[in-house]
Amino acid sequence: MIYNKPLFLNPYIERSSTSAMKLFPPTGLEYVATSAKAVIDNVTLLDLRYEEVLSQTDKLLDYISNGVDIVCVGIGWDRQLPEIYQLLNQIPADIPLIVGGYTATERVEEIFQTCPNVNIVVRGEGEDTIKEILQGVPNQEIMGISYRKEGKIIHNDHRPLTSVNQFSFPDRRLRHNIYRLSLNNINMPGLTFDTVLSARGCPFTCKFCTFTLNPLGQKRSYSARSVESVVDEIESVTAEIVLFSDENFSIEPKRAEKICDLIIARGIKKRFVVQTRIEIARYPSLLEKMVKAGFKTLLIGIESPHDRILKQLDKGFDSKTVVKYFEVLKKYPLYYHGYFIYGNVTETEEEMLYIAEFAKKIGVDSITFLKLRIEKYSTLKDLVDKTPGYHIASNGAVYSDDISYDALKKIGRRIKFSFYTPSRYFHILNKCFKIKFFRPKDALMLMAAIPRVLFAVLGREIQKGRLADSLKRTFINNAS
Ligand code: B12
Ligand code: SF4
Repeated sequence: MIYNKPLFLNPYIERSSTSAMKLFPPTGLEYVATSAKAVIDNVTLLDLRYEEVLSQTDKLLDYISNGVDIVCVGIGWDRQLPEIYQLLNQIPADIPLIVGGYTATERVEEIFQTCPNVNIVVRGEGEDTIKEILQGVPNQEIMGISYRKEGKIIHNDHRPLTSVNQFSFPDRRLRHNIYRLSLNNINMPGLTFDTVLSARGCPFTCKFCTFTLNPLGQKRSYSARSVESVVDEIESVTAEIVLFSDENFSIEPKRAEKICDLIIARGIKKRFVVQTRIEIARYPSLLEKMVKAGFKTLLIGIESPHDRILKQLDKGFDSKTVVKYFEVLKKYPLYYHGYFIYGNVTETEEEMLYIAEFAKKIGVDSITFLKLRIEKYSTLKDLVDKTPGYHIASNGAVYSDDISYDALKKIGRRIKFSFYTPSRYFHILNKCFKIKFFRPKDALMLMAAIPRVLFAVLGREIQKGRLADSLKRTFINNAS
């Protein structure tokens, strides 16, 4: 072995600790670090979002200079890139520097150009590649990497995607911190959080979705881990709340049932959250077992109340089916969060605003609604390009000559205030206690956090000069 002390680094720093940005462990980096542990004992994993001292660049550089012999950095999101590049440029040039992750794969050339110290970019899934790098396999023989050689950048062939059963699940002993829900910087001691990736890929082909494409534009064929390994991982997790970060938990309903059976048989007591499609309503025995096994929340992509938009997005169901399936789902003590997309091609303002009404009608407990975005490799790009008057902003958002980007933002606020009324917040809290997502012991913490959250929200609205507008909308909507 040519390396003895590798450092795996999540380089993102979240000073304004909003819960979402600090909540999730860096799953991809943890997979790679765990894989490295199979060939080297002394692996260190640092998540800078939680490192008070080492998130200071000088302290981190001192730490690296004191014995770390290879630095492996995960760049999964295109946030904070200038800061991350700056950090990479300060890492001593005599220490090999490897980067990987979704955004690193998308931006290989940019990274080599901007960061002269980077030796290798690992493209795509990195579990096998990292082992070969650490074992000193010559660069020209390692599939899936780009590297420097005599002033040039060499791109080796892509590494073929393999079954996820070959990878070990993230070893939580590598962590230095606990991930937990927090409300406006108040940690919720009981609400520790973790994610489990039981499968990668999704066989559906919704046109707006690039989640199942790897950053090389290839579709990740669905690959599921064995039931035993998934439940072994869940048993190794200390967190009370566990999110299955799979694209769709119920792709194989029988397998999902077996996961529930094993959770019940082993007496595991956790609160689970999953992403799934509405078709899960077709499997009552799965839903019953999920409830028994501790599943509390389903995150469901509904996308639109309008059939022509659902067709345009190739979602694979219509609005009647959504209504019908929610009639079934509502019978189970589960919390339902629906995702919607607005600002679709040819969608009118009235159609967009109807999202809030539709969501109330079908009975979802909460919603997220996002403007249509065209990501790299999105198959919707052609439609936007071909439709006169439609444009794609630099952040990928779609807007039109008739409904500008700012107008879309305003529509978003109207959807928000139409759905999220004070009684909705009460309903959400009530439902969380009713289905035992929150337990009585969580009530005190929540009571302490809620006034701070309200003040923060009010403060933000006042700062943006929108308070009057917000109140007006809230009361008008409540009255109607
Ligand atoms: C789950 C998920 C989330 C979760 C985070 C879960 C987590 N545990 O981190 C949540 C909901 C919080 C989230 C939020 C966001 N996400 Co997200 N997310 C995903 C999703 C669906 C899966 C990520 C994942 O866990 N994959 C599984 C792991 C195993 O794969 P991986 O991360 O790619 O890691 C592998 C390789 O990349 C490589 N690798 C990774 N790190 C390293 C490091 C080294 C050294 C090496 C060698 C290799 C290596 O090996 C890993 C193992 O095979 C991806 C889509 C996708 N299919 O990847 C989008 C995705 C990563 N997210 C995306 C976006 C845009 C966001 C948000 C900015 C959305 C928003 N507007 O708020 C936020 C940002 C959050 C943040 N932390 O900064 C984009 C990123 C696009 C981009 N280029 O920036 C993606 C690609 C989706 C998309 N196509 O739009 N996300
Ligand atoms: S939106 Fe969901 S169901 Fe559709 S392709 Fe993406 S992950 Fe699969």
